[in-house]
Amino acid sequence: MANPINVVVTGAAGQIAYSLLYQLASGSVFGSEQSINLRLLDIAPMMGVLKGVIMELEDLALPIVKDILPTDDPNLAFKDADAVFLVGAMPRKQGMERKDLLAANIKIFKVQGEALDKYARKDVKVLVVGNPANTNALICSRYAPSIPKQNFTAMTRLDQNRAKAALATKIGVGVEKVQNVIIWGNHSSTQYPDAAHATVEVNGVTQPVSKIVNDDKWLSEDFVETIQKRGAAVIAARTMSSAMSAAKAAADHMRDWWFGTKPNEVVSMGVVSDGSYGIPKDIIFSFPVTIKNKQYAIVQGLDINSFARSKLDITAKELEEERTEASSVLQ
Ligand code: NAX
Repeated sequence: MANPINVVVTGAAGQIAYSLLYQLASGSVFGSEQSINLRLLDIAPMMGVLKGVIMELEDLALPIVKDILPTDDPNLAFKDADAVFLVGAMPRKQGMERKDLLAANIKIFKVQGEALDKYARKDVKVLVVGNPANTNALICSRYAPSIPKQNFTAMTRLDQNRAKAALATKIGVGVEKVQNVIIWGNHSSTQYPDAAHATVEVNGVTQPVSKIVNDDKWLSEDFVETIQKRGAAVIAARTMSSAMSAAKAAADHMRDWWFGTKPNEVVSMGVVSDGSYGIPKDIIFSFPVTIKNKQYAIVQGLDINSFARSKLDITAKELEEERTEASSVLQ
């Protein structure tokens, strides 16, 4: 078994972490031959709950986890970190405006960025799950200038998985037959789930999803809206936000970042914009990417029609506004 890598999970006493930790411990993210040290960060009042989570991790009796550190100190948690899941965030409370939520959270991500800058490995891979994920990732990277901006990503994989599943259901095939649906922009209700470049294998032949669905109105309206509002629909039904599916998506995102994407496979990740597709630079925008040697590349040259253009511009504008709000809070 390879020497242990240091894997940090923040919000470790919360509901997403509860599912994510099992996937880490069972080897489904970094592989069954890669041992890990878990660094579990949460806030001081949650240390008792975290103790219980650690008891359960021990009781899994799995060989991969070598050492577990529970802490409320980011400086300890991020020491020599190789891979980091920033899940912990302040939840939205009743009556709280989106702006207040953003203000509370970017302060957390500023502190964590500073700690990463000082203590983590310079090639650390940071995945931000806590909302507002894209702007939190931007702020975190801004306060960790010694770590390349490309090492900070935000999660839109849950949206991608939701979109893939919705298309498979519509077409009546298994999810594994649907590939390359794209999530553009913010992990919010302005995101643009785009099936224009997606393919589906039917009777052994790979074809465009748009041809098989053969219903442009459904693809540009119902499908887009269903995915944009899926998180809210889960909350309405479960009275709690997506956790099992969010944890699985975080595992998918990090596994692909670590090991690379398969040939002809495209995945969506919130990454720092380099201006591709006319998106403003210096926002964390979800783009289609391929990954090799732990480096992602934004897929270039996709056709963007006028409908898609307007959707991309709406979600980019929201991210620019979030950036402005974040900067004013941190001044
Ligand atoms: P929970 O409220 O169950 O857990 C959050 C945990 O974070 C708590 O234990 C809390 O004490 C901890 N925490 C708060 N401040 C912290 C800090 N400064 N340092 C370390 N830990 C801290 O939430 P959960 O359901 O696990 O969701 C976590 C985050 O994921 C939320 O922000 C949520 O909005 C976000 N989500 C993001 C998704 C995405 O696709 N990007 C989808 C799922 C989810 O909604």
